[in-house]
Amino acid sequence: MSLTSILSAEAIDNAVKECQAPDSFCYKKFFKLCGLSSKTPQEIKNVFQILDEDNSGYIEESELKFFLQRFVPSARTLTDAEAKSFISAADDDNDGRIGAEGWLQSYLFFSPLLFLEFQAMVLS
Ligand SMILES: [Ca+2]
Ligand SMILES: [Ca+2]
Repeated sequence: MSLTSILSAEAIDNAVKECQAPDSFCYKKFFKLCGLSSKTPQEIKNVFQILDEDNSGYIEESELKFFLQRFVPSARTLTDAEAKSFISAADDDNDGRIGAEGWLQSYLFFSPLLFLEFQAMVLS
């Protein structure tokens, strides 16, 4: 499983190009541009698993720093401020890292309808 099997390479390129300047990264804009915000909960979960490189079950700040490079190897690393604000947006239990549940439930990507679909999926 790779990111390009879920998202189109062109959309990924566009999303990365939009945040080339340090501290210009906006996760909402990024997910919209790369097409992630219109993916299914299962696909969004797959992306979480790809980003959790050491399979710890969490995306730690050390992994998030290289977030853009997971999409495009030549992209820049995220600044500390960007990584921290990204984590706090999805860190529902305040342990300083992103768990699968926080990732999925953070409303980072979901329209209310998709969120209901996700809840039905985890409750079934
Ligand atoms: Ca991890
Ligand atoms: Ca957390």
